[in-house]
Amino acid sequence: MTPIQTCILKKDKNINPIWIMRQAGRYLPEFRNIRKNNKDFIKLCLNEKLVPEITLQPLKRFNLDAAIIFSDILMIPYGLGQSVTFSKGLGPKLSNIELNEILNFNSEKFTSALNPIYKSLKITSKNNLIFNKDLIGFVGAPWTLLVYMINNISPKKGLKKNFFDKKKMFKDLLEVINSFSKIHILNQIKSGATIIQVFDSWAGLVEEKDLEEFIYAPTKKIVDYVKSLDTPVICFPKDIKNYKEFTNYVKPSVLSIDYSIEPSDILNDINIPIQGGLDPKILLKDKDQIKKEALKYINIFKNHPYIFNLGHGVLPETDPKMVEYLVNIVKNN
Ligand code: 1CP
Repeated sequence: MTPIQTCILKKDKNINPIWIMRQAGRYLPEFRNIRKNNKDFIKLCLNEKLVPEITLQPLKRFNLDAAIIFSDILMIPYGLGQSVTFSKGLGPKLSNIELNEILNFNSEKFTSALNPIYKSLKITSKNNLIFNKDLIGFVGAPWTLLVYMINNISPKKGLKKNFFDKKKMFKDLLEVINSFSKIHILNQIKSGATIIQVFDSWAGLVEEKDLEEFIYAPTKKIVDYVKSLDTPVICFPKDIKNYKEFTNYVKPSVLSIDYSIEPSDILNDINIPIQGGLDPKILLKDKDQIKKEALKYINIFKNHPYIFNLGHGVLPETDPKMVEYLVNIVKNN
């Protein structure tokens, strides 16, 4: 059994496996090299030669316990026929959706548009570098996908004025996203993904009274589905205020925490394995501070099954040497 599976399934407290959100990405010069010749990001995510290579880049450098397939949560809207482009400064831009078209979208057409991702997973899972390690597949949580699909741009750049006026269509859209996410999850698992992570990067936008409808219930459907396929599922409900309530309702295999929460505050509230937490900005500081903060997480979770990770993606300005330093600290403590 891999270190992460042992940590999750056996609730082993004595090992701290590690992987890092966005571990394949812009902080690595070898990724930037590929990216500079591949300006179309969606096309890059569909490149069966380059995706396995990029996915494995961080494993060549660091002693990590998992690879995460190089892809994007916005591949689902793309697979549903929405155009998705990325530009410097603005980030992702999606075309307007026609709900009626999406409600009747053909699942074979969806799978065939995303087929290169599944081929890349198959190729990656056969590589020696992944031996005794996990290959993580992922989806955006239904809410976070809905946000991008309706808002067209990142909420970082602002929410549309009438965003919450469209609540009537949220319900239908969440249903469509749910059924296509399941297809994408099944295809990833069939192609070699051994764990699924659900990214709910914009869970923090939802008011408390709407949490059950927009976050808990739709995420639970996804979690139940992944569990029914005998695969562990990690949930990352970023900026959610009440992790205890989320965990008790949704019951993922692992809860991935962000850096806004003091880890000692939730230790006794969460009875499942925990992942992550360390502020990615710590990796921009000196080695002493990195060590101090990493040991803080390791010590707090010394009697709890814990997968080391950050509280959000590694920042593009991070020095890869500091990532190496962090991985070695986790492996030696
Ligand atoms: O070179 C570039 O400019 C592309 C930057 C980039 C990268 C490296 C994007 C565009 N996506 C990715 C890869 C990616 N995205 C991975 C790869 C696997 C890994 O190494 O972790 C994963 C898991 C994602 C997931 C993702 N995409 C999320 C959820 C996680 C999170 O960071 O909150 C979100 C919200 C996206 C949308 C997206 N795609 C890309 C960007 C820059 C964004 C964020 C847009 C925003 O600011 O709202």
